[in-house]
Amino acid sequence: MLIAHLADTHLGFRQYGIEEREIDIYSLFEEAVDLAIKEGVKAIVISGDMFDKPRPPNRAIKIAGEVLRRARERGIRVYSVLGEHDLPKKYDLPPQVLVPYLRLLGTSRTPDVDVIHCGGKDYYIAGVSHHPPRMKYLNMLRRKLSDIMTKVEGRRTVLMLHQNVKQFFMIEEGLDLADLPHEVAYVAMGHLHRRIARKLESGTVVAYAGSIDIMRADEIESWREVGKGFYIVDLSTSEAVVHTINLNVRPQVMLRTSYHRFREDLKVVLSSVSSSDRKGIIHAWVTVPYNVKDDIVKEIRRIVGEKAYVRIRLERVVESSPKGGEEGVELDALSIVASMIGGDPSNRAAREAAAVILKIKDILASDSEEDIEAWIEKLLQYKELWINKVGSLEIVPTSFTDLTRQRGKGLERFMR
Ligand SMILES: [Mn+2]
Repeated sequence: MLIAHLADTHLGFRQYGIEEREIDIYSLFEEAVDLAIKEGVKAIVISGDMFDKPRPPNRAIKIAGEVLRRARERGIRVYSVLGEHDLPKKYDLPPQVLVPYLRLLGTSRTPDVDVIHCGGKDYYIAGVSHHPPRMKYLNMLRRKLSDIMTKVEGRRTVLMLHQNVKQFFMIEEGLDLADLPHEVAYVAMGHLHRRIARKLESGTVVAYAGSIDIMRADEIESWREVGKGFYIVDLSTSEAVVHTINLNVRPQVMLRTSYHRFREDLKVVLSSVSSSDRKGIIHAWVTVPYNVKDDIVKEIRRIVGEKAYVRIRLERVVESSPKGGEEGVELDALSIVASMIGGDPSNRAAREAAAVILKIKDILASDSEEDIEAWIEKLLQYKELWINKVGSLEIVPTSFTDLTRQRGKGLERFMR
């Protein structure tokens, strides 16, 4: 029996506010499902973050329904678990409930195991939706996993999860490979946007399908190395066999250059990233000496024109005197924050704490959608370092009369 394993499709995500990027993702999703149909899969599993938000654009829900109907018409079952992106707020339902034919697994309202009969055999599709990377939740997840194992026949089971596995991504708390049930044939993971597949000693294959597109600039490197797309998994033998399917994503390139060379570098990159029928995306990071007053942003936009999308980041640097080293001293954010915390920017603990602070800043600025509480928890581990630098909170003096006097002030102004 063949299945298609997709994850992190993030339907509805509109990168950099560009409508074309939202459509890119719909097209890739459609392409993936059509390829899976053509390969003759019996099931499609989508391991979380199927939608980019718990309330995605209506268009995302409509397209998901239309594309998956084609699978349904051929008797292909489609399963999903929730990731941290499509996990609804407490009192709402996830967007998956609006997609007919989709079988959502592993939430408090849905089953965690389903059975597919194929070639005289029973195959099990099991799934647990995302659990936040904190001890309490991870322990709950471990209990659910052992509960699921009493309901399935290991060697013919696919287990869907949307979690971090510590051996693959060390910075975030997560499951250990040892926590995964070593009886199942295939663990269909979502969460890491980089593709990875590993066979454990037991023969169990643990695989992240990765995102279907370059969702963030830091995924460009892994896209170049291992591509983006999904897996077709053959479960007919005792050990799962994984086939990698690549999708044709819009090219992106990270250009790190300097004030002295950016014109030449841009031209080279432009010809590699864009073709006549498709604009690529250039991320231009330019280091610029402090005293340079030119409008570099304008100049970059002029060179690129309509040939590509460009995102620009200027990093101001202090250039060393001719006597000193030839390298400019880069004022990177990490060193600045680290020196504010620990005094010495090379202090390892201070750098780690600084990295966490910058991460939290990215989340607050919506540059990253990770779980802020997990990072705050991590920051608290470095409390001794920064606690003295934080002023104590004073209670804001308020009184009932103050509040009543101020109420309606703004409104009154308009009613006069
Ligand atoms: Mn994701």
